[in-house]
Amino acid sequence: MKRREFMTLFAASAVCCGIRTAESAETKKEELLKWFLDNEYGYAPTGRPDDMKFEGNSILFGGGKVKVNLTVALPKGVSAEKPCPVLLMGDFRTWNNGMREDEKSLKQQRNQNEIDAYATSRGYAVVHYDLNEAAPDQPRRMMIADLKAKGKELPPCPYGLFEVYGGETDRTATSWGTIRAWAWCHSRVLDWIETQPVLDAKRVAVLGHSRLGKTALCAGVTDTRFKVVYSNASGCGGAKLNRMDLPRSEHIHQITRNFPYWFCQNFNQWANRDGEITHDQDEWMGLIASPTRYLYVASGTEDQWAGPTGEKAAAEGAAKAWEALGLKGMGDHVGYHCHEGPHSLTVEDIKLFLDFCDKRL
Ligand code: GTR
Repeated sequence: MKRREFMTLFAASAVCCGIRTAESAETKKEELLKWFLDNEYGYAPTGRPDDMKFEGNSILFGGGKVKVNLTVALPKGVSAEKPCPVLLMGDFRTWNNGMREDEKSLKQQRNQNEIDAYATSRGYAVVHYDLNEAAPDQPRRMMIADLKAKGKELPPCPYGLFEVYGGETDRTATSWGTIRAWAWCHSRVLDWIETQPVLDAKRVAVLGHSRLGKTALCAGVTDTRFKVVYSNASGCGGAKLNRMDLPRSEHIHQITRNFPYWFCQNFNQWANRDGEITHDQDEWMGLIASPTRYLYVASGTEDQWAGPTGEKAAAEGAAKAWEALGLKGMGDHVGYHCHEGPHSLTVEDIKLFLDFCDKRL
C-alpha cells in the first residue's frame, strides 16, 4: 500500500473511532441519567409546556391555575446593551402554607434580602421565587388538611404543577418527585430569563441550599443551559455520597421516610442499602461536565447531617468527569469550600461562590 493511501485510511479510521468514542460517551451519559431518573428523581411529564404564559414577572401554568411570582433584584447600571449574569434560586417565603409571619419565614426572608443586596453589589442579578407556589413542600393530603385546619380556602390547584401536569394522584414508580418538579420549574424560569433583555440568559448560575441544593443539582443535570451549578449543604439526595460510611449523616431510609414526596417512589428500594447503591451522587454531579459548564459545592463543618466529608468526596469524584474530557477538574471546573459552622447559606458562602463565578460566568 502506498504511503498516501495508508495515511488516508489511517486518518479515516481515526475519525471513525473518535466518533464512536464520542457516541459511546454520550450513550453512557444517557444511560446514567436514565438510571438516576428511574431510581431517584423521576421524570417530568412534559418539557416546556404550550400552555405556559409570561405576565410581567410572573409565570402562568395551566391557564393561570398555577402562578409563580418571580422576585428580580437587579444590579445598578444594567441595560439591554450590558446584560448581567444571573443567580437563579428558590426560596420559601411562604414556608408552611402562607404563614409568612412565623420566625422561620422571616429569617429566610432576611437572609434572602442580604444575599440579593450583596450579589447585586457585585454585578449579578438575582431571580428567586417561592417554590411552594410551584409545588408545595408537603405531601398532598397533609397540605390540604393543613389548609382546611387553618380555615383557608383551597386554591384552584392546591397541589401546583402536579395538579396541572400530573404525577401525584396518578403517581407511578418513576413519576417526578417534588425535587424534579422544582428543578423543572427552574428551567421554566430560565425560559422567562431568555425573554428579558437586561438579563444574560447565557450566563445563569442555578443554586440553592439544602433541599434547594438538591434541586439546583437536578436542574443543572437536566438542563444544559445552566452554566454554573452550586449546591450548598445539599446532603443526602444532593452532593453527599451514599456509599460513604458517615453514621451521623442522613441516610436513604430517613429521607424517604420523612420526605417521600421529594423523590420518585423507586428511591424507597434503596432504603437501608446506601452502601450498595448502583450509582452514587458523584456520578450524578458528573453529568454536568462539559467544557463550558461548572460545578460548585459547599458544606459546613458542623453540618454532620449533610455529611461534609461525603460532599467533598463527591465533588472530587464529579471532577473526574471533567478530567475524562481532558479538562482540569478540582480548582478549575469544580470548586469547593467548607465554612466554619452549621447548616446555612450565608453571605460569606455567596462571596466565595461569586469569586468562583467572576472568572467563569
Ligand atoms: C432536612 C433534610 C435534609 C435537608 C434539610 C433542608 O430535614 O433531612 O435532607 O434537605 O431538611 O432542606 O433544610
